[in-house]
Amino acid sequence: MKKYLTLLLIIVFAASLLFMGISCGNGGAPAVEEEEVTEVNSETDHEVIIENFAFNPSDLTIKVGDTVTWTNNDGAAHTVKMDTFESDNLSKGDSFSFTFSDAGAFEFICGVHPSMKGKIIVE
Ligand SMILES: [Cu+2]
Repeated sequence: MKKYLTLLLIIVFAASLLFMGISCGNGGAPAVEEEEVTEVNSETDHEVIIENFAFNPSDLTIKVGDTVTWTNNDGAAHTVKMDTFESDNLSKGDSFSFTFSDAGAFEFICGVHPSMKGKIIVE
């Protein structure tokens, strides 16, 4: 009799484990939402905010291989224009990134408002 009870207990236990397994598998527990992690390495990634018709910071010293991201916070559209490239029109909230693979001093302006100026020094 005791043996029978033990066996029954084991069966019930196994059944409940199975049930829990199934309910989890069916998404019973909300999946941990993976946050979209934009890896920003402050050593190699640099931000320039475009605001009030100005680049901030306007002058930046970085290292070869570093990336600069310009983000427009103005209602007006701006671009980032250098000798070798120009970004698309950046509307409010838009960003443009460029990785500098050569050392040097790179002046940039806004193609729409050429009085907006900045300079990236790549060491
Ligand atoms: Cu502009």
